[in-house]
Amino acid sequence: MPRHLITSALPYANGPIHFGHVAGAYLPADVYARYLRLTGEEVLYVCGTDEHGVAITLKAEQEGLGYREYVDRWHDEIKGLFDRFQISFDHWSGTARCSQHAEASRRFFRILLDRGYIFDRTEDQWFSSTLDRFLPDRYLQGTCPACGFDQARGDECPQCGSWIEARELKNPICTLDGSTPELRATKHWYIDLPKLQKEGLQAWYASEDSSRPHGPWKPNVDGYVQAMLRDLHARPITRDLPWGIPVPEELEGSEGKVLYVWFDAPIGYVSATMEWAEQKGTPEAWSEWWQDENTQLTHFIGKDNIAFHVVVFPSMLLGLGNAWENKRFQLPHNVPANEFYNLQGRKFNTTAGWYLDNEHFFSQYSADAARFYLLNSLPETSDSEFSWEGFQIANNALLADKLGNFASRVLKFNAKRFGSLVPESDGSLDTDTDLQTADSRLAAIGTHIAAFEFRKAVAAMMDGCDALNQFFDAHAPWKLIKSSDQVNQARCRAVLERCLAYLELISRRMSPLCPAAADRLQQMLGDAAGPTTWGNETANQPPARLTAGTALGEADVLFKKIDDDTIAAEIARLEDIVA
Ligand code: B3M
Ligand code: ZN
Repeated sequence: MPRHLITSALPYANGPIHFGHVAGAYLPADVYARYLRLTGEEVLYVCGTDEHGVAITLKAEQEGLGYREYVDRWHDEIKGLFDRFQISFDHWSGTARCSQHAEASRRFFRILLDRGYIFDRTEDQWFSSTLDRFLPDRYLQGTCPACGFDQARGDECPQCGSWIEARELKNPICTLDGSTPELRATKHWYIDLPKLQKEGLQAWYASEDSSRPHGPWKPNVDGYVQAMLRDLHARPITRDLPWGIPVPEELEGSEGKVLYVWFDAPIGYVSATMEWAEQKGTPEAWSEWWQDENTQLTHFIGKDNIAFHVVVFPSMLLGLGNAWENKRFQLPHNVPANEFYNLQGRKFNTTAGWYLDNEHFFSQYSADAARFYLLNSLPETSDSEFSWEGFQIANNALLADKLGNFASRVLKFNAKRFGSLVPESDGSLDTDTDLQTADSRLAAIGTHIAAFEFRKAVAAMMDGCDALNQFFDAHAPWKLIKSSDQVNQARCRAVLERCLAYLELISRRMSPLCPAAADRLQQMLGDAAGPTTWGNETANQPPARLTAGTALGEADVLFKKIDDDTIAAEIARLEDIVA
């Protein structure tokens, strides 16, 4: 049985995250992790904040805060939203707070350098004599060498879109203090991606290396990576910044230089695992997760991070060879990247206020409803969005009317007629065709989750509920119970026993999707609730007969409906922002 190492992109500790992020890289990972845990597989799900980089450095300086103080604030804030969504990380860390991170990053660097996959080059770079430092591209503004636009940035031109080599910028000024920088020679280190491509990456990616299997790439991932692999370049992996992981000090010219944030960030997955292992009291255990062929590594990310997770980080891991304690690292087994998730027709924009306020949202609506709707509208193959109307429909017409209603009618009927005890069944309905449909649809939930098809998993759950509601309606137990015929009485008991058994199955199958509601449903099932495991009911295997006389719990509302006025008010709140 493989071990599953699951990661979600490390969010930058420089601003709030929103529902779009959650839909892209966190909720799918959480569902996947919860599902695998239920099936009894070994799972380690790690994440943390990405705490270095120019953007963070710049923002902390702008706000007059120390770098650490600045990232600490966002580290906690970001975790708050994940908690609301019940994202079940096994370990939550951060690249500036994890005590193993800096050393692990430098060890990656040193090994890649020793093995000839990192080289240095001395080139001219803009230097500010007023600030006494080299200026990263983002701190520069000037005239675009391609189109002449005079407000181009040091890395790209917003007018013509061309990618700019900073030293070719005309009439540059430093955005920090408006001064004019000068060109000075300085050394930087580069990762030789073309060499790594030739020496393993290409073969691995194209499944030509049988010692490193991976799953099928999603089409959106494959399209992007194929294009990138046709024209791969060496990339600089050091920067002149006061905040970050210092370049190994034994290297000449390392002074004042730190590792590029995208070099150290993915190593954050490794160092977070090291920290997790150490906190558990088994510091060596991290290696079983990263350096064991039994591990299946899955990175959940948004589409803007594909290059780094499918090309750059695997190249780094490959490039280590077995120089790290004589063991080689596992490469990702899959990277099910999602497209973008918008809000009510526009991109989420927390600065402009175009997002959902977490406090408000979770004071009104449940995490289960939010999870369910996000999963039902996930940007799996193309961009998609959160709309309040869609949220209302998903909550009312799907969750409440199909699932909640089935639970409520079964439990209430059973309470009234059979005193909240499981009735004795004669098994006469065990092969009913509606139930067979439910078997196959409820089994499909797992198949779809395992294939990263979360929308289909949600649809399968709803189809299962449809079939069960249809079964209940077709047999009309409220009529059977009134009949004086013993056959009908027995039939009524058989209907209810099956409905309760399927409710129990649903409570387990919905658990990765809507964990809190699943727990509540289990409480309502009282002693009839089995252990929360995925179970072995397959497409053609119905749930086992419940023991007659087992005491059920109290029926309660699983999902509250949301009325039209509430939704109208939510839309008005958003519209006020753009007005
Ligand atoms: N922090 C970018 C992002 O938040 C970056 C991901 C790092 S994953 C190693 O989208
Ligand atoms: Zn231009």
